[in-house]
Amino acid sequence: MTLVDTERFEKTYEKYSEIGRTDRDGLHRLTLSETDAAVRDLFVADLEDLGLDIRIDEIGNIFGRRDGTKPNAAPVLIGSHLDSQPYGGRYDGQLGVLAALETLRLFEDRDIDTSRPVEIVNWTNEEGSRFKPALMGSGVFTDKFETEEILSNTDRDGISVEAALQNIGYDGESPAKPMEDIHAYLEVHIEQGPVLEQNETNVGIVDGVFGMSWLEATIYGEADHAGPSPIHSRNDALVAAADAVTAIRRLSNRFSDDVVTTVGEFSVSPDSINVVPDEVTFSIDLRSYDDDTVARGVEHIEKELETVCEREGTEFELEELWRIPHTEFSPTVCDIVTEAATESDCSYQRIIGGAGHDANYLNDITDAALLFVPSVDGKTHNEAEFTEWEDILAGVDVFARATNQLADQN
Ligand code: HGY
Ligand code: MN
Ligand code: MN
Repeated sequence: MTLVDTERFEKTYEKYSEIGRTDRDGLHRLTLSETDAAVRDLFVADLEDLGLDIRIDEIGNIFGRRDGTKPNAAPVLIGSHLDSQPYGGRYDGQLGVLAALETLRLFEDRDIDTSRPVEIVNWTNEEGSRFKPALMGSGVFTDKFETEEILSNTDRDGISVEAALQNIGYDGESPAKPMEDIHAYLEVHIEQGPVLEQNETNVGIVDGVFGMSWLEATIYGEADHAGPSPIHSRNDALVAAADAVTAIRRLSNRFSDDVVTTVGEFSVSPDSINVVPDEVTFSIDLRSYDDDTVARGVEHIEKELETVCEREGTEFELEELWRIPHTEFSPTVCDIVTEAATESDCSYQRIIGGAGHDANYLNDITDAALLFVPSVDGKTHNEAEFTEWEDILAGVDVFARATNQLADQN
């Protein structure tokens, strides 16, 4: 029998999904935008309704604390992120925050008094789309990024994180740092891959997630007239970039079969129909569960850029924007999630994930674990992202039971 108030959870889910909803039922809710501000306001109001002690830190992370019978005990932290990709789905991140909210609500309904405090969190800018890097709020909180540096990061319009936080009124007072030890961190998230659905499993208990490198390559050529300039004397930055993108895509043939490479951003200058491009900048996202493979992949990408630029007579610069090693989550917390899954009478399996999550960074400062629910067709970062309601409710129930167990640990 589920602990979840399924009607309330469904209503809450619809209410949150209205904020930034796209006409194809996805979410357009970029971090620190007006829609992010609106969903943050709703979240804070819901935390106030629960009588939680609310804290907003200088990076805009929002915390709500429910006291335990041992108020000074190290808390259990639960949550995820409310920001989305430009045209993302309604489950990526939002599911984890609303599962944590429902957990605290059902604790209230059922007079569940945990010995440890339980803190809910919405992390700022998990996606890394508007501002880089990803996992920004949890990264500052766990000392991976320096606060001042992050606050000065700007988006494509030159707006800084600091100005965007001030603009929506979430430039909090408290330092974006733990105020105490944290007993454990737990997050539930959609799998964003095809495995659970293929295995017809409700819940994935995540052993670990891929490491990754984010790079930015800029190729410099010579602007020239599209007509009179002879083809073989051109230094066409776009032709070199196109060759590089194809070579980067083929990286997975050279390295371990879990390597994935993506070129998601691409800009051409002067971007005029009858001018040979003289400057092209593009992003590279390289991932693997093996950190050494990521390191060798970065070196190999540099070599590929050298080759294509030699051929085309262009120059290049390659900058690494972000590197995060793979994560292996806490076996003890994974065991507690397994126990909760058994109690909850759902199907479950261990799994490795390919996406980054705030849990990656929390895992460096406390015992962290992550649980997945299936993604239909593995689709995500796409408005068609979907998870069956039955799987969502199974995941939230397991999440709530595991949170309760963690919060009652000595
Ligand atoms: O990039 C990721 O894996 C996550 O969506 N931020
Ligand atoms: Mn996410
Ligand atoms: Mn995402």
